[in-house]
Amino acid sequence: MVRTQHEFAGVDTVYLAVGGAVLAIVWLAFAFAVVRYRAGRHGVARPTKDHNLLEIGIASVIALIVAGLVTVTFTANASETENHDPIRFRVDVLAYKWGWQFTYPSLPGAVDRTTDTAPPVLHVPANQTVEITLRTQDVTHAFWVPSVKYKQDAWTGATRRFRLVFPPGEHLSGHCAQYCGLRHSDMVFTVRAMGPAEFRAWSARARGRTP
Ligand SMILES: [Cu+2]
Repeated sequence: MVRTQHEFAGVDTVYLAVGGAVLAIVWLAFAFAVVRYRAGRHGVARPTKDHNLLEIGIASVIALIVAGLVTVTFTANASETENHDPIRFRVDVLAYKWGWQFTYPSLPGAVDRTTDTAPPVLHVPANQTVEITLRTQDVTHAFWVPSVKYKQDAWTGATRRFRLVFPPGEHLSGHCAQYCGLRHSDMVFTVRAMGPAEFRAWSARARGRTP
């Protein structure tokens, strides 16, 4: 079962290690230059010389690191986009200025929607593959749930489908991750990922319910 939060945790680790190494090299080189070439130690500055082989070597190492990062990133991305795990639950997500609407094809009439007073709750079964169909009613928005390390744009006229597994939790926070106008920051929601018994009870109550 593909779990995006695990797939992309590996990507985080690789990027952090590379970023940490680059930071250390830059600071050490800076400290070396400050101490070694401080004022008063040498008389007159000498012109620098080309070191073609050394520079080609450095460029090659950087190219190799970039190739590694691209491979790691695209591999994680591919496992998530080519996810063929059987779908246990479906959600239709509609983004609009400035809110969200969640409907559930297997529960006709059940609607969770942004209201004047509260953000909506996206109800899903925990630890099950959920297929999300994402559309926008107006401008570009983006569906983002940081705790599952997943973000997807909703482009005008396009429908996006993807599969996510949500860990059980009271409040997984969700956001619009694409600046979309005045009340962009109000486009928040909560994901409620429920265990089997709770999910059955919610499904029974949810049929025909509107907010
Ligand atoms: Cu938005």
